[in-house]
Amino acid sequence: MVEIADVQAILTQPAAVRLVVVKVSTTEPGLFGLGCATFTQRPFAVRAAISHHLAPFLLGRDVERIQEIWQMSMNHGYWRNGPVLNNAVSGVDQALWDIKGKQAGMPVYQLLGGRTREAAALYVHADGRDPSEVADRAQALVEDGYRHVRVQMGGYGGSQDETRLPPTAPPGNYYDPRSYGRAVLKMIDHLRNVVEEGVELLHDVHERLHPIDAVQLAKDLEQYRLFFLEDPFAPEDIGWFPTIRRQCSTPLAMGELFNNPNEWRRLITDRLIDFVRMHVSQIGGITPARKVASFAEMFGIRTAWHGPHDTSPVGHAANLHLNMWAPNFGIQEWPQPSELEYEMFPGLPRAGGGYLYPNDSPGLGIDIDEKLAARFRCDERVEQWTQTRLPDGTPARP
Ligand code: GCO
Ligand code: MG
Repeated sequence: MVEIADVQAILTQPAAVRLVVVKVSTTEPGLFGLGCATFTQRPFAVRAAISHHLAPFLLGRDVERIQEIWQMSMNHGYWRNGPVLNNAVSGVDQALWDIKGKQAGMPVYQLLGGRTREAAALYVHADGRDPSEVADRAQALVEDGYRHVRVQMGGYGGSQDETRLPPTAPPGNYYDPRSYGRAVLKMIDHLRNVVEEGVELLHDVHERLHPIDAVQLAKDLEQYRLFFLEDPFAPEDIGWFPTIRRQCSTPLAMGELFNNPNEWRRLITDRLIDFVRMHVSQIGGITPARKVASFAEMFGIRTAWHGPHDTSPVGHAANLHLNMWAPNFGIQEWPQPSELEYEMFPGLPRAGGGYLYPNDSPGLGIDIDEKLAARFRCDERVEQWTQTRLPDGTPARP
């Protein structure tokens, strides 16, 4: 029996974003696995959960028992289904799938059921200060071969310029939902008229609208046939989905903020969304993600796993293995990693012509240069962008 011999959290920050990767070493010399546990706003809490609570509990366990270890790891703290522990469990879970693939001499997607496609279609991000700048960025991505582009104007919630604040407004990341809603409509109208028809446009509301305004925006955007409109509501407002669904056919994507089945179950069974967008490490790794994919498939819903800069390259590799297998793969978000990330994570898949290709090495097919990773320590910043406020200073969901 090959046992877990060590569980280490590796924190690194090769670009602006803090990443957490878990390395599970085994009693078989040279056999180890990697998993993504990236919760970029709380990396040190994830590391503590791993080193103080998961590692002591896991040492000596049989690496082949992925499902049993996942189940026990989720229950072991009694209170469960939160972002910190879920990410910690994901790091171990993905590493165990990596190990199983290495033992079998197969890529993880083979263990899931084999290829269903040659490559995973990608979407990438275009942003700008005004509609023409967004369009220029989008066109440049189209020239690079991408056929799916997420368009934002001033990040999430629109630019802050015209937000009028009271003189005593405290520091924060201000946005005005109503002016954002008006501006995004104009931006999409411009993009649809400028970008060639075959290019799919996506937009992320990022929970920045009052629910009824999100309903109105989805209706107003129906004429532009978006590929999907993401996070029209906050997880706390998922009760609004029947309202939006009854009124328009704009495809909807939701899930990056979800932690547990109670959040996504009804959205799937009642066909209230079109794409599941979970952050795979946020729900606990490959073990739950493949179940969500199969569950969603039964209701005609596709996958679009969360994949921004704060998914580690190991997490992107795990996403790709799920994408190569899942019959109901929809699209994959792709942050266009830096050359430093390719150097730090040998085997990180490469994109070409708007697609991401697996390298077919056993396991997840990715490694980490730990010496290089150690040179890029995670900073201890106090996150600014999530200190969002409405114009009158009211704290708002980021
Ligand atoms: C996306 C997401 C991200 C999140 C980020 C939070 O669709 O890619 O909305 O950009 O804002 O992952 O840390
Ligand atoms: Mg999003």
